[in-house]
Amino acid sequence: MKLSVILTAGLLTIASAAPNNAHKKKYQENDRLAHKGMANLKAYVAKNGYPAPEKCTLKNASVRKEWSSLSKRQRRDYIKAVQCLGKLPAKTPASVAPGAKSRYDDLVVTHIQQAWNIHGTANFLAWHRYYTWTFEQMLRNECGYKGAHPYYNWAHWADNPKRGPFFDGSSTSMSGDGSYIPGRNYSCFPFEDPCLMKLQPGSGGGCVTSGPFKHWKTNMGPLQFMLKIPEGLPQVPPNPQADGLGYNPRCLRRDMSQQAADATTDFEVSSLIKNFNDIATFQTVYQGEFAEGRMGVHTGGHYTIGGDAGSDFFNSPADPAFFPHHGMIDRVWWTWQNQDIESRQYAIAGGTSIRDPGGRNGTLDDLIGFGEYVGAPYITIRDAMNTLDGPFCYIYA
Ligand SMILES: *[C@@H]1O[C@H](CO)[C@@H](O)[C@H](O)[C@H]1NC(C)=O
Ligand SMILES: *[C@@H]1O[C@H](CO)[C@@H](O)[C@H](O)[C@H]1NC(C)=O
Ligand SMILES: *[C@@H]1O[C@H](CO)[C@@H](O)[C@H](O)[C@H]1NC(C)=O
Ligand SMILES: [Cu+2]
Repeated sequence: MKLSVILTAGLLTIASAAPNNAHKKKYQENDRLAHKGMANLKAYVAKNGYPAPEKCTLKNASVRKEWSSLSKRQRRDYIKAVQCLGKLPAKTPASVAPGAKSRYDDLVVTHIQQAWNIHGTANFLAWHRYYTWTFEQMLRNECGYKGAHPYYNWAHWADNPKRGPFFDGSSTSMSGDGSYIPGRNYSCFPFEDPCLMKLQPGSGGGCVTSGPFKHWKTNMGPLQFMLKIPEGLPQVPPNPQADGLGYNPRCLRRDMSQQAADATTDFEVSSLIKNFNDIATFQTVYQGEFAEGRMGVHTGGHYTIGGDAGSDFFNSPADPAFFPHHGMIDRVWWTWQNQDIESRQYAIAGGTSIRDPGGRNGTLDDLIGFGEYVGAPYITIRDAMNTLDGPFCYIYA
């Protein structure tokens, strides 16, 4: 009698533990490193002062949190503000981008236009930091969002991203997988030709069917040359314009991939933070070394989502999961910088165009920005190196 009661109670605990654990806050090595970096940052400003004390201190810096640490109400507020940007009219004229239909699309346009000059380059981390921050400002200034921008910690959910609160398809998630399209071959990345790494088909491939973004519209991309073998973006017609900016309305597609998520485990993320002292190696390993068969954490995060966010190097911000994903990209860089502030805060390396590997190297004086329609001023890379300086005033939890 007694034993069976205990057994029954035990079974109940096990049965209810699984779903609860999936949503429980986690603490991993990458979090420990972030917090160690934060302690270093506190000590550093105590000794050296703030770069812009009249504008930003640790007392009033906003704190960016992981999606699972937001209350459901905070998640809904963020989702609502993103949807609001998707409804506001574009400022980009149709003569520049006929596919730009919303204020959200204004940001997508600039990523498509600049893609060759902001990936695999000296400005990669700084550009995407400023880009995510600008998105946050648009949410705040144009759509009434009050919170700090969230990030999505891939490592917490790498063993099964669809079980985590970010991709579980619930009303407080960023929507789930696309509908499953069977019978597909592997695809290659970063492009089909040459095939440097193979990615097996994910568990979706079709339109997102659950959660707040099931009616989200994707309006631009994919560039025609990316569609020679359309395995990663099945059923997507090529863009009517060669530059990808033509109007190509369709659903939001995802193709979530465990193979890609396996490149974003806590081991991968914390090794990246710990093992590379120079920015050149750090940012290269971060973005992947495909010829050597290493996907990299950045690419792993993109292809975990798949669809446009993964398979389209130009149009990837068309999926709103892009921004919390890039929040995490920024957090890992911030964490890496804070491990050795003196030598890493202003470290820069790399070229200015991925298509011109022998070309000019980037410098801290290079400008980064988003064209004339997003509405954010151009700043120097130097201005984007410190999240307590330049336009910024935030830290990561
Ligand atoms: C942060 O604090 C400083 C110094 O007290 C103040 O001048 C500044 O306006 C504050 N910034 C924000 C974003 O609240
Ligand atoms: C997959 O693609 C490869 C390379 O194009 C081809 O050799 C192979 O036959 C394809 N497999 C299937 C099942 O279509
Ligand atoms: C760019 O920097 C690298 C590494 O310091 C250097 O080897 C290369 O010569 C530089 N390229 C140019 C064009 O200055
Ligand atoms: Cu990008």
